Amino acid sequence: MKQTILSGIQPSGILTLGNYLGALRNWVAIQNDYDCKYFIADLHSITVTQDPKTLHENIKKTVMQYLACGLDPDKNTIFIQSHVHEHAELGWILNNSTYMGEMERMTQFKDKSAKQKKDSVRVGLFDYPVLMAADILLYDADLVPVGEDQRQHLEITRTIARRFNSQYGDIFKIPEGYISEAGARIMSLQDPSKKMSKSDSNPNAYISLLDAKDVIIKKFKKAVTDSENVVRYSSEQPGVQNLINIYSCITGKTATEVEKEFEGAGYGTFKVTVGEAVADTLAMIQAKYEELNSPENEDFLKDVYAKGAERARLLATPKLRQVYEAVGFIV
Ligand code: ATP
Ligand code: LTN
Repeated sequence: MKQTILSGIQPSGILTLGNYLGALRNWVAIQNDYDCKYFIADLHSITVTQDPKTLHENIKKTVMQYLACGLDPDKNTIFIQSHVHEHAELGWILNNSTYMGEMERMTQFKDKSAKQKKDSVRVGLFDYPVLMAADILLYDADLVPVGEDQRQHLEITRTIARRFNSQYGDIFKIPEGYISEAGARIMSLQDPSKKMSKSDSNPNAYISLLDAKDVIIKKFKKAVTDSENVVRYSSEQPGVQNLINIYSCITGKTATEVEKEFEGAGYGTFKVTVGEAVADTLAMIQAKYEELNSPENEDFLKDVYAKGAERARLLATPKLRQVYEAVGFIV
């Protein structure tokens, strides 16, 4: 029997090159080898302010981007998180196997809450990792492919699962992370100490999967580097290092090969070459996206996520029932 893989992305904007290289591209590569479940984490996305109309559109666009990147709806279970109410219900149960101090130590919470006014940080943002644990544990996932930024959330999922199991019996499988080295951490083009993120307030910080070629090249030209003017893979040149990483991921060349390729060339040439390579890769995704993004395809898309939710419920419903019984509820 194939192992189960599960992962999700928040529909908090158009997906970025970081989401693609750190997550989606890897999902596509493994879709034949595992039983894969990929969802749109809409419940997670409202932990920061969303405009309802934009969110609604972004959920549909995220489904289309999943497909445009190469996920096959016949091979994978593709669904929208809120369509399977068991996620929220298990999240509530697991809140009671999680401690405040553990949530206070989550770096994503610290980072995201620091960007907001102190008295308007939502309880949902604090509780985000518990809902994520519920997502994973509902399906007895063996492996969870995510970028490096989610490592801490996976660790706490394992802790919560073990704690629940030791109190109530052997209910949950303990999942493993699946973080591939390449692309695991693509940094912001404007501040290479921060990860590239689709909700960044500065659009020059990220490459969106739907950016036009000229926009992509412009953003790479504006990318923050340094005054060395030498293409070297070194932590002392984090901006350049990030661009080398991106170029390596796209072309399959090693960092040393990239250094050689641009020996003697200035940052100008280097940035434009990286931009062009990225634009060429994204052009294929964009062409597929345009094809999907037409009124005739609405029913097909609905069918994809409705069937996905139906398949997801086949596992989620009995699992939640098992949990309810274990904690003593009358079912
Ligand atoms: P937001 O800006 O709303 O927080 P995000 O762009 O950071 O969103 P998520 O929806 O939180 O993205 O993450 C989706 C997936 O993409 C996760 O597996 C995450 O690890 C991965 N990912 C996100 N950003 C990057 C990045 N910069 N580099 C590599 N992987 C990333
Ligand atoms: N927190 C994740 C998105 C997410 C997720 C999940 C990923 C929500 N639930 C379950 C894997 C498994 C993020 O990438 N920011």
